[in-house]
Amino acid sequence: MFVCSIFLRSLFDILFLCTMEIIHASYLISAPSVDLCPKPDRPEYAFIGRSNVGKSSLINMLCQKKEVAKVSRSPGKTQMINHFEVTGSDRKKWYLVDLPGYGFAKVSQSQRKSWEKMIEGYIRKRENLVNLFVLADSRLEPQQLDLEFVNQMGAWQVPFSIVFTKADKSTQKETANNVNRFMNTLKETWEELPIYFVTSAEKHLGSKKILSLVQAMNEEWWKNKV
Ligand SMILES: Nc1nc2c(ncn2[C@@H]2O[C@H](COP(=O)(O)OP(=O)(O)OP(=O)(O)O)[C@@H](O)[C@H]2O)c(=O)[nH]1
Ligand SMILES: [Mg+2]
Repeated sequence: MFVCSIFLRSLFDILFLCTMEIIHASYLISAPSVDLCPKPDRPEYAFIGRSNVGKSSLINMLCQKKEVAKVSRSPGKTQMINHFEVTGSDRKKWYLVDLPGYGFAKVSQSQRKSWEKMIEGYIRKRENLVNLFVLADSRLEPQQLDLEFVNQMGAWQVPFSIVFTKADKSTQKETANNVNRFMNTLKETWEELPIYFVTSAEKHLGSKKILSLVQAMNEEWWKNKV
């Protein structure tokens, strides 16, 4: 059975006291492996999920910019570890990372293997990675690939939270139903459930809560750094 980090839980309790916004965000670099990522001198947050789930759109929503991260017309295009430099309204700098999507049907076995190697290397070795946001499409019933990925994070003991995307595309009831089914399925493998967010890049929903978590975690990171 996996447990969600206590640190994350206690942060969640103070979450809604924070009000950080992103005042600057710009693309920095795309790296093919963790060794070529920028110096790990500030806290970092990465976004991952199935291809086309809405990672880039979510990043643009958080940054309040239309084109920070490229929203793809052809899924499966982002194949690198994409770093963005971000400054919050609290003047703290951090990195935001757009990771290539998994589960894209049209990739070869060898492409899939190289994706797995790159992602595992990044997630397990990136020392300043504070939290991974795992995205799942709120319109769909729990997807095996997403559940497996989340359980893999448990096995690797990586701090993460779940972000349900595209909530504008269904009724609140349908969204809640899918979210509850997803979380209930996780109860089979998790003693304490991970934190989750319901979002819509279209309707600008969920951004404040995610940024509040980032702000609280940033403060913890800098405290522990000294
Ligand atoms: N209605 C709606 N559409 C969305 C939302 N988020 C993303 N989309 C659409 O879904 C498609 C994929 O969005 P992306 O943000 O490019 O998805 P991605 O996960 O970055 O895709 P890859 O980089 O290819 O893995 C685009 O057509 C977006 O406009 C949302 O919250 N609501
Ligand atoms: Mg993308």
